[in-house]
Amino acid sequence: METSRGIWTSTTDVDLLLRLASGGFDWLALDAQHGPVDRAALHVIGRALAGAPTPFLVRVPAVDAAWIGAALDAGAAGVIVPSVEGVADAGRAALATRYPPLGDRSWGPFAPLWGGTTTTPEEANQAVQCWVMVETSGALDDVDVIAATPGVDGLFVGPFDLSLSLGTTPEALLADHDPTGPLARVVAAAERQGILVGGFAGAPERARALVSHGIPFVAVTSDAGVVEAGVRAVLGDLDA
Ligand code: 3PY
Ligand code: MG
Repeated sequence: METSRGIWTSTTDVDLLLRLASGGFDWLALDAQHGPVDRAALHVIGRALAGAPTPFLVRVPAVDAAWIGAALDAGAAGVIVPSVEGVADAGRAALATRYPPLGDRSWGPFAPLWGGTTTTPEEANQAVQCWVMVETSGALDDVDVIAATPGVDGLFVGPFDLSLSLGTTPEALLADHDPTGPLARVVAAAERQGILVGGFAGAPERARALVSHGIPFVAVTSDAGVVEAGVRAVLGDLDA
């Protein structure tokens, strides 16, 4: 199982994002749910990252076709759709991600203007990824049908909300290796349908825990986490 290591970002500072995009991560995820990335910022960030060596995904604020379209128009390689309550939400997210006849995305991309590579609806439909978050008990109940939904390319675990929804803690959720436990059910559903499986870690120890469950596509850290680790390392060096 080859791991794919991403970084979660909330900043709208394009210079910082460009540095992170050349730092060796496999992908960036811009957080428009909890971060200050609004539609205008997304447009500017998309233009700045058009030539960057690392693709970016956008975690959109909700199951929202307008936001999904805007993220893809700005050049995102895919979307991570949060707060999915069940298979109906997953179906809506999948339809919004692709142009007809596979979905109902509306035409209007900026990425070609900025030097992006996808120029036809067929190419875009091929290249794009729709990640559906499994972070509610409803999504977990429906995980098999969600994984089987046409156009859902991956299941993305949100351990913080999923543990809140299940009445447990992220630590307990990640430590649960029962084959019928929540994470095992997500991994098994993805494997049965041959789709991707990923998750938010936000710290290397949680990333290792996700990988130990067979979840290889992980947001290992965040822009804030990298800054905090850098501050600790520099001050540690000074004190050494
Ligand atoms: C979660 O763990 O709930 C997330 O959405 C991570 O950002
Ligand atoms: Mg969440």
